[in-house]
Amino acid sequence: MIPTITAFESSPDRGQGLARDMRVRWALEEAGLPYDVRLVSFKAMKEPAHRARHPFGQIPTYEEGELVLFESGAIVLHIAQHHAGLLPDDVKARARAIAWMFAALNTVEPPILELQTARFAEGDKPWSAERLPLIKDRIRHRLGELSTRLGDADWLDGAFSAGDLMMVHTLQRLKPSGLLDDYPNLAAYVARAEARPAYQRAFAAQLAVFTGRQLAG
Ligand code: GTB
Repeated sequence: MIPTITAFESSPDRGQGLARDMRVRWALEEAGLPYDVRLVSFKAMKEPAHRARHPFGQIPTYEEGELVLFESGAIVLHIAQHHAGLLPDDVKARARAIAWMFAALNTVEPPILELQTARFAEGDKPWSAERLPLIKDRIRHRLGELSTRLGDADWLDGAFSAGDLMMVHTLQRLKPSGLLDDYPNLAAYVARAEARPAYQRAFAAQLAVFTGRQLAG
């Protein structure tokens, strides 16, 4: 059964692959699975038909027969648990890879999201200029810890896993800030992941949505 995912009809990142459907596309490509995409507008995301799939009116979602999932982490974990290529077979190594997925979402991503909010939603507030350096310090703290753990390894725990997929997609959001450049091993880690054929296919597919719209427009 070919799953259907949802993605932005018109992504605010203009095809840079930063929206979270990219994680799901990438996981599906790593697993070698075909998928369909339903593009949704910002208006449609808040309507009952989409809210039935996603209680918070967001993308991505994942439909596979009667199974409907939301939350990119849950979707990637579902794909990884049912198909080879994203989680090790060894039970302990598998648990560690899943821990890295949670670390990406619960420990590394929150300050990165705070930076986005501070810049784009709170940039005009009088306290914004004071808050930004604090958030950047929190991000640097996490990046330093992650950089130390990664060291000169290619991936976080042995072979590439869904943990690396989630971590890399989380770190990519920092690129415009330049913060990643202070950690050469993390920048190389992201570049290594981006060179994977599955990543390239996923990136091209989401970019085609943007360029397709441009051509049509
Ligand atoms: N925790 C959820 C998950 O991991 O799936 C978060 C889902 C989420 O934030 N979805 C966003 C969304 O639907 C798109 S990915 N937003 C619309 C809304 O809430 O109304 C977040 C995102 C958006 C834009 C960029 N960008 O332009 O660079 C990057 C990431």
